[in-house]
Amino acid sequence: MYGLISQALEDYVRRGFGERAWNEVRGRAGFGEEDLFVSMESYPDELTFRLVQAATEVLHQSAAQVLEAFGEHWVLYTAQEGYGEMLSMFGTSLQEFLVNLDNLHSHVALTFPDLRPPSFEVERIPGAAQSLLLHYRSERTGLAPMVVGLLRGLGKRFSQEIRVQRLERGAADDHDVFRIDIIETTGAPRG
Ligand code: 1MF
Repeated sequence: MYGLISQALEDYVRRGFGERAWNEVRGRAGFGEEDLFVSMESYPDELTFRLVQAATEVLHQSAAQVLEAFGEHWVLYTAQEGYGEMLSMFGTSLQEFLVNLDNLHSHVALTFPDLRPPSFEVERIPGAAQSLLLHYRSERTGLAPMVVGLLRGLGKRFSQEIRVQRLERGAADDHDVFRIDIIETTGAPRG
């Protein structure tokens, strides 16, 4: 994954838990103080997962907890780190943004060809205008909890109160599905 992901994880741990917690995570993951991730460079996924694993140990949280909180942080972080304008181009509401998310990844991949983006498909639920099903397909396994956090982060970004459920996965299912209920929209959407 691009180094931007590891930088966002570092930012999440530092801001939420302090410099010492981050140093502990970095050390446990086997990185020295001189090792740094370059945002525009692509690294083996294994390095990123090592950081997540170390964070679970240092923060005494499950992988699902770390990934969910990190997913929420990612939305804030990328908006602050120079991608706010790009994010704004792809929607001013949660629904619109999710419909456009594959386009956003295609856009990023034009410049960063090593991107291995997941794919998101929005399915409307007949008779439930404020609800939708989100189909998530990825080359990577285990990141569904991060998607829950990403959705919560988007809810905050667009000032939409949402409920997110990851649906039970049947034996025949090859991907994860999330049900999103939009409870209310407060204030003016950002963008
Ligand atoms: O393969 C990758 O390196 C990769 C990196 C980030 C693939 C996807 C993503 C983004 N994605 C992370 C979870 C991946 C889960 C999975 O693989 O199953 C989050 C997608 C997302 C979902 C909901 C809301 C917002 C989301 O992301 C918005 C986004 C997506 C990509 C970027 C920024 C915001 C991005 C921008 C530049 C990149 C890489 C990703 O590369 C850089 C970085 C710095 C300088 C130059 C290029």
